[in-house]
Amino acid sequence: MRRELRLHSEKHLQIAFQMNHSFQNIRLYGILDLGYVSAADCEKATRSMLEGGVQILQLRAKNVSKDLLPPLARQIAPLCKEHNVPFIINDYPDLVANCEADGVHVGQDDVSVAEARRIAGPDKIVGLSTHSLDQAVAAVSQAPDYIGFGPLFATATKPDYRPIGIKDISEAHRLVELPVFCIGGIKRENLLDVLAAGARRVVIVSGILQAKDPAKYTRECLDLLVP
Ligand code: 3NM
Repeated sequence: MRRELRLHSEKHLQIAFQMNHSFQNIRLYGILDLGYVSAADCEKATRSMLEGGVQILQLRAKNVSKDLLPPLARQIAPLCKEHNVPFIINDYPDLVANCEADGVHVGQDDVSVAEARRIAGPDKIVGLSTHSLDQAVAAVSQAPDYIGFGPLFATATKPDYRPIGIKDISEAHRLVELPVFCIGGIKRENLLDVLAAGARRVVIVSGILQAKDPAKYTRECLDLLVP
């Protein structure tokens, strides 16, 4: 039993290394949020985000019945695969397999990272939201594959959270040896300020989804992130 446990954790470490390693070039995280896109438009929006160059893509569906997610996800997953872009499901580790997803993103009030990994599978990506420097530092012991860090600015996409600003970004990067994705109210217009504050990776939701030309907007953000 002990030996099995040890082998399992060695395998996990190896997988975690590969996963973290593969995050090295991922700077721009796009979220297909059903608060902004109707189910009918999901495929089109996914194509635009991928064409623009998002490097990891999440399906987020607050206030939508869980049953609706697998059929939508199965439209999105093959498009992500074509672009070699990891596909993440928000909130539901138990839907990862059925959604053909590469991983799951959980929040502070959801199941633990370990539980999400147990449910989703040991080779799946598990991301964790953090909302302060303390939470970001504490996240390390849970060993997620990456963390979200925010909201930096007030945002209608996550209205009930207090913005944390940009002052702790560089300290979060110094203290947390995980890929850190800054999130919350980031737009093309403030992206250079966020980068100047120490960010390396960002998540952009409404900026992309509400743009007149989402693919062009995505490309412009990516150009700032990867000059
Ligand atoms: N999570 P936008 S902020 C989904 O801080 C989400 O954990 C956040 O959307 C967090 O780019 C956020 O439209 C919303 O502000 C990000």
